[in-house]
Amino acid sequence: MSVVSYEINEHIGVIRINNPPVNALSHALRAAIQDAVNAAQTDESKALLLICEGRTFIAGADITEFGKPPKDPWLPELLDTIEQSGKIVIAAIHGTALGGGLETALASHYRCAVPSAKIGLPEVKLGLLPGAGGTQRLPRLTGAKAALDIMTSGIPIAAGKGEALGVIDRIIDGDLEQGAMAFAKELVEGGAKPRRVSELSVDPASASADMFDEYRKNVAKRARGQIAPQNIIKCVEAAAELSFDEGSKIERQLFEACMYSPQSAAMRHLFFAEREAAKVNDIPKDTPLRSIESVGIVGGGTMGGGIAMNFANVGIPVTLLEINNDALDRGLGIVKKNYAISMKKGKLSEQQVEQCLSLISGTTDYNDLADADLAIEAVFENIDIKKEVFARLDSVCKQGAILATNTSYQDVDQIAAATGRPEDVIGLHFFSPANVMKLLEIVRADKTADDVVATCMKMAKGIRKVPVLSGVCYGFIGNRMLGKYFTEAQLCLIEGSSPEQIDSVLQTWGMAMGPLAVGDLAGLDIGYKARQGLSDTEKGDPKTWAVADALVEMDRLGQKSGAGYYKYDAETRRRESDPAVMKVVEEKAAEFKVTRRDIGDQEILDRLIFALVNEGAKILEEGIAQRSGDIDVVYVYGYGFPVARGGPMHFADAVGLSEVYETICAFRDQPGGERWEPAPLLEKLAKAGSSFAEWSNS
Ligand code: 3H9
Repeated sequence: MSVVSYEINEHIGVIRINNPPVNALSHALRAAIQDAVNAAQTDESKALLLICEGRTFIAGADITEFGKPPKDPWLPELLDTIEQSGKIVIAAIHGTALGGGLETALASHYRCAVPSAKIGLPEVKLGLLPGAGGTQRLPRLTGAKAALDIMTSGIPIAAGKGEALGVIDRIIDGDLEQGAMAFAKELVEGGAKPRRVSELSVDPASASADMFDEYRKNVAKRARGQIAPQNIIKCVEAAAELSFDEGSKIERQLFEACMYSPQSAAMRHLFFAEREAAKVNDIPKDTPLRSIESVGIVGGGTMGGGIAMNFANVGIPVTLLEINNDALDRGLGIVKKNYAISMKKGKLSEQQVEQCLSLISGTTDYNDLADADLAIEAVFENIDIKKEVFARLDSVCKQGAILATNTSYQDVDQIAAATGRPEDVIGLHFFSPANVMKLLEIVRADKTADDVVATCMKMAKGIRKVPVLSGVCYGFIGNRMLGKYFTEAQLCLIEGSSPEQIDSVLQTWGMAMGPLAVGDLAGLDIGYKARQGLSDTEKGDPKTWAVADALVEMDRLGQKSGAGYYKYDAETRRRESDPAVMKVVEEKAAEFKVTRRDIGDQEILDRLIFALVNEGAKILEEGIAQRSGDIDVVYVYGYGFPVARGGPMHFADAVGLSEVYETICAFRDQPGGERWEPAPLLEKLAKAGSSFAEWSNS
């Protein structure tokens, strides 16, 4: 079947694109559109209509072709052919016109769309810039500032907004093809001529030097260290100052600079890793799923309330269970407060908030969860309490209900064993704040049924989460690795660094926050309490947590108590260094006979990041994670790992596993370096010159 078909219908030449799943502009598609447009120049058609089959208009260039030798026609050449067509070309948009797809529409002379369509240039999310004229054409239509907003955020806009910005000429209510045909005929009858965006100029009022300077500063803050958004600004400046051809040359150079950058390689890796993570290797795609039309949540604290919001936001009713009315009122109060914040930020309208709130009801009676399709336990992190909750759920919930625990650490097999139906039990590890964070670790226990896993993977997408499958182990994928990362941060501190140095190294490298600032945000008492429940062997070397424990014992619990590793302003929460902390660090170093030394920034970085990698390699080899990309997705979506570095495992692959292995061996060979024994998988791959990605794909 050809990816393009052509027919003349009432004097309109209809170029119909059919390249599932998303009509990406593969080489075959580019060539076929080019042939169709060229051939149509000499036939009896009076105008050309570009329309797509399937779920969407063209969703962009074919990302799988990136990094491979380019094949003619390149997209810019094809778009030149379309724009230079002697007959008018009309793009008819449904679904999402993204990247090269929107660029194709911008090269067309007229654009119409159904109201539900979205248009955007999301290349920046792949570490790229629009490379087929998008940076030159869009600002000529919308002005520089609006084009920068669209291209540097990568967030698609609705067709209606596109119309207001001058990108969409006609919104078609009803059937797209019929409406687009009528629009085309109307244009032909009105004597419309090709209208080439490249011949317009950018409105100078939208493109002042001050605006560009301001934009550069803002982007430097919100996309720290990323090349692509800064290059987009340069391209739009060129569009404002130079001819279309000269601006296009700059766009090409900067597109290639991005395309061959490690940042884009990392971000393209994540694009595919995220989609791959939703697939479970040993469960057939056509496994029948259970339906989830109502949810019960045990525990209405911050976590339970946040989880409830996810379901209410997509129209699924939720019953929130608490032990008494006071706790319930508190829980429902938190939910209301969160919705009020969403409304204030303009994310939801008052009507939407009311609709969501009407879907969340409270109860103190387990029997009210009897009909829930999915029950999620979100109570205190204590295995005995969790087991009790599951025994109760087992006694009240209907047959076939999925029983899930939101535990961050506990053994899901043990929790499942507290029920008479372990096959229905699964871990759903939401991240805090649960209504905001995208990651959902789905923990498959020993006896969890395949259809329960498959249903939860699908459900996660339905509530707009990014699911990653994990096996059972202490802390699952994310928190197990995090333990090693935090350990190194603590050891760097006692051995010679300061909280400021450690946090600044990690943050400058790209982490959303440094590890000690994260500790202060989460509350130092959480780790303290968790350590109280561990045996001495489990706790490991006592000097590791000596500083953290001392701070808690001084009532320095982090941001909530106004002091932790830093001091916090009561109103603004601005943090400040606190000499009292260094005093504790020095005292603890003396107590444990640690001779403090200057630790270089590179050593801090290597120790913290390679601690993640080494544990990640163990998790991979044990089969806790299905593939290395899954671990990367966990870290980027759940732990603030910089997207432009692709996740810890991709980063290690990019550095080269032999270098990572040698650095880890050097750490191990220092006095007290026993914890640095390299993971056997890392050693094997490093010696074979291979990578985690290759191993995962083999
Ligand atoms: C670009 O255009 C550069 C130009 O400016 C310049 C060039 C010179 N290519 O997401 P889904 C696959 S850069 C290849 O699950 P949804 C995807 O991997 C591009 N494959 O569906 C998946 O495969 P599988 C700018 C692609 O309905 C399947 O399609 N455009 C592409 O949830 C379904 O995807 C973008 O960045 C692609 N471009 O969401 C848009 N896109 O089934 C990227 C998807 O084997 N795409 N696939 O796992 C998207 O944002 C979403 O896919 C979309 C649909 C919203 C379209």
